[in-house]
Amino acid sequence: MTKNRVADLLVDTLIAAGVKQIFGLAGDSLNGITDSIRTRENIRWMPVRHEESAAFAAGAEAHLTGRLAACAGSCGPGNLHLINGLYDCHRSRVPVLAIAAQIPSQEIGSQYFQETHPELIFRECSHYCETVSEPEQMPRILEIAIQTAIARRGVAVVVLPGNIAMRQAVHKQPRVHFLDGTPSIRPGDEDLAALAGMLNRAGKVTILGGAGCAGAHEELIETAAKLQAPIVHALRGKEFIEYENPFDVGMTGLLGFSSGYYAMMECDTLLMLGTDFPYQQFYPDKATIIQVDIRGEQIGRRAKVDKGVVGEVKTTLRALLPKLETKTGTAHLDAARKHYRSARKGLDDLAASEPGKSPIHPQFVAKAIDELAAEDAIFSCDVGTPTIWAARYLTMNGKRRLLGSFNHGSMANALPQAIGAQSTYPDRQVVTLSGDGGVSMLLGDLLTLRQLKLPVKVVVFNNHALGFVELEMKAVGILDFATELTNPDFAKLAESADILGLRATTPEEVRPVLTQAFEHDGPALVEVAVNRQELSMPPTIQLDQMVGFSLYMIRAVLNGRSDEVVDLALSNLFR
Ligand SMILES: Cc1cc2nc3c(=O)[nH]c(=O)nc-3n(C[C@H](O)[C@H](O)[C@H](O)COP(=O)(O)OP(=O)(O)OC[C@H]3O[C@@H](n4cnc5c(N)ncnc54)[C@H](O)[C@@H]3O)c2cc1C
Ligand SMILES: Cc1ncc(C[n+]2csc(CCOP(=O)(O)OP(=O)(O)O)c2C)c(N)n1
Repeated sequence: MTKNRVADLLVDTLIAAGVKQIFGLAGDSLNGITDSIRTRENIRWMPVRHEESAAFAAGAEAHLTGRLAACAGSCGPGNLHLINGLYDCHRSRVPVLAIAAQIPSQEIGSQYFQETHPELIFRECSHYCETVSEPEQMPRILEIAIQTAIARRGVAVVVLPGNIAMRQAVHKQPRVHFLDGTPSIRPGDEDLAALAGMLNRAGKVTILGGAGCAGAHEELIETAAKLQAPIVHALRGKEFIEYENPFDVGMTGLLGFSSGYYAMMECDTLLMLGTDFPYQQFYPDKATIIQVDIRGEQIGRRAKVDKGVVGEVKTTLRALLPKLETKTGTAHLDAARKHYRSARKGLDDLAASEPGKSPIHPQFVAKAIDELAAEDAIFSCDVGTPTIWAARYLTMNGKRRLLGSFNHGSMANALPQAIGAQSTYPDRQVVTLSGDGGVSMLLGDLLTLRQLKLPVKVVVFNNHALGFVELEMKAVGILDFATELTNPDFAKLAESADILGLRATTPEEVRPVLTQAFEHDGPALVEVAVNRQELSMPPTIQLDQMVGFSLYMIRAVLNGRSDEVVDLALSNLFR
């Protein structure tokens, strides 16, 4: 007999919205939903060991596909565990639906066992968060949640008491045709003409591109060619901008390339395309700034903007291109490109190995991963120094993808994001760049790789420390403290979970173990003993002058050697 409970209608609605898997961890308030999924063929329950992983995994799926993804947690502590991952999804603007199961509806308000108020808890990390308290509300509330997650790109939460999920549904089927695709949005003709006028009159133009350039590669390159403009990218734009791009001069920001920094500081007009690059110190003070963003509220958020327009990057540039005159002067572009080549070379030199030398330079490991990984590999990098290595040494080619917790900046993201990526693309190679702190924070989900038969390759950069924090401590002139990690043998630990576990302690071992792991038909963990403090602070910064300033306040680029420091704090911050 076909059941027709609220939970069944919920699952029908998710299927109608194209959801193919729900990441989560079972619990009695979720029983109706898991029981309904049990009997279906076109949607899967994806069990994880920690609900935070479920949210990260769903976020990775949504980022990679651009489509709605889902996660679920049981009442109280179960859905509370989703929260950090959901913050990440929301801040990355990926469409994720979270089902937060709730205690029995008749108990709400009585301080009942496991009682929390998800509609308050998830308010800040969602566009929509509502409770279904009557069967009549299903599927309408869920449909509104789904439309909101897709249309506004972010998290929507449906709170569903376990007893309501088990009740007889009132409505029989989903009603709404869910949004697919987005409308083409471009500025009006007057704005476009003004934009073209400003760019045509400008001398030295630099483009700062971000994640909003996804799908606009051709237009971006054409625009740069007409403007003779170097293209700098923000980290989330890396995967969409860097490849097949003769105008690429690297990333800006503390972890970026000095060439990216200079190209922005030395232009007289900065054209921001689909970026919310957050660090104000890295924007030029004197240049005219033009910003194109699909969200009006983003305009001028990070820097003083002289002309802001609302539009998609692709459509806006398509409309703008015929109005742009081709510039002939190439001095600005040439200088930026020359600087980029030397900055790139400097970083590549740091990725060289010293035979027999242990511990290993982490740059060497990252470069080896880059060279050995598949053409269409999906990478995820932990927050911490793995983000630096990914930003600097992973080469994007239009097919590869890069996941991180770039906006929210949460540790432990790489493994659960890899779970989401591999579940969505079982045939692609998925590789993590994990910190030893990061991987141990959600270590339980290493077991998920075996349980879900996900052949993820986890590369652990083992420096026995919260290395990035040590760098920050150095920056503010205090001694390293509370950052030491007493680690297990990660490779053995993996083996005990029936995951291929490998170790490299000298540079010579790195490529062979990576190759073995990449060729292995199943999950693998490669632990590499890497140098603890690989980056040093710029020498011209006096530590006593730095007290009270976090790393992000420093107006400089950590180029890895400290031999190049740009436009330093000494002249700007500490006047
Ligand atoms: C440890 C650590 C260090 C970091 N250091 C750096 C660093 O040195 N340099 C750096 O760059 N980043 C760094 N980051 C990442 C940084 O915090 C931001 O996440 C990143 O700079 C934002 O990139 P973005 O502007 O491309 O993406 P987002 O912040 O996601 O901004 C994208 C913008 O594009 C808009 N948009 C989306 N789609 C479209 C469209 N189709 N058309 C038009 N607009 C659109 C959005 O509304 C949004 O405003 C670091 C992160 C970590 C964790
Ligand atoms: C959940 C969370 N806790 C704490 C931090 C602060 N933090 C940022 S990076 C970092 C250290 C990461 O250490 P590890 O994963 O070992 O990588 P490493 O930097 O050593 O390579 C910490 C503690 C954070 N970003 N997120």
